[in-house]
Amino acid sequence: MADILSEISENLQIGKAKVVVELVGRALEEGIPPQRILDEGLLAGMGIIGTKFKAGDVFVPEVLVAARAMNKGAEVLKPKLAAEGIAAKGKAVIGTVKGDLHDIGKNLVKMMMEGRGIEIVDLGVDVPSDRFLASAKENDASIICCSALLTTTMGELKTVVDAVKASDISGKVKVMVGGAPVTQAFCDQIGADCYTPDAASAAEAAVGFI
Ligand code: B1M
Repeated sequence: MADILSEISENLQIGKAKVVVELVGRALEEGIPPQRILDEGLLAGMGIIGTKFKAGDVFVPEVLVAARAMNKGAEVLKPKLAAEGIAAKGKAVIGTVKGDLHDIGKNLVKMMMEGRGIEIVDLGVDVPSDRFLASAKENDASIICCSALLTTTMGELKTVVDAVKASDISGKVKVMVGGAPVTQAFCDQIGADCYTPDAASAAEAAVGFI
């Protein structure tokens, strides 16, 4: 079992998206729990790439192909990752904040929330606060989910919170925040409604709100 998970991690690191997709499928057939495939295969590989990126051992192009393989592999897991429990009915808009192009965590949050029955409007990456707001109004969403991966874009989370507070949907829409540099203390400081450290707990919290 450990072998196939290592193979997934290794192929992800060299950006072999097709092989990653095949291996994830095979791992599922072998009965490996999807959460384990995600954590010990895909996210483990992405973690190694992150460490190498920081050390200057790999560069943006390598990270990009690894990220593509990560997203493709996660797509295969999507139907299996649906958490157990009662499906919620409700709508959320999701995006990565302005100036930020990281989408893997955001995609995982989306996947987990869809697995819990929440309808998601995905605004993609580099999303300015007014688009979050306009989309929430247009779609009558009850949650705005914002992801930020850079210390330089974390401030955009506050811009979204402030924009919602100053709008006519204040009090009707919850703002959820997350991403590697975000903390509960930061969430409290900017007045967001909820911070969760991972995608599964984000889905759980969203169900609670809805
Ligand atoms: Co970038 N990058 N990157 N990068 N990148 C980081 C974030 C970095 C920590 C790497 C490093 O130096 N160690 C660093 C940030 C440092 C800092 O801010 N202090 C960094 C940098 C510097 C940069 C550039 C500036 C590099 C450059 O160009 N010189 C540049 C910025 C581009 C931009 O956004 N404007 C850049 C570019 C890129 C790529 C495009 C090459 C690529 C992104 C591709 C893509 O996403 N499609 C990339 C990647 C992949 C990374 C690393 C390696 C991996 C990030 C990731 O996907 N992790 C990252 C290093 C690292 O994190 N170790 C790094 C896996 C993902 C599942 O985790 O997104 O944290 P994460 O999501 C988690 C939780 O945070 C949570 O759920 C997920 C787990 O279940 N979560 C939420 C996320 N969103 C949530 C929302 C919620 C709740 C939970 O509620 C709404």
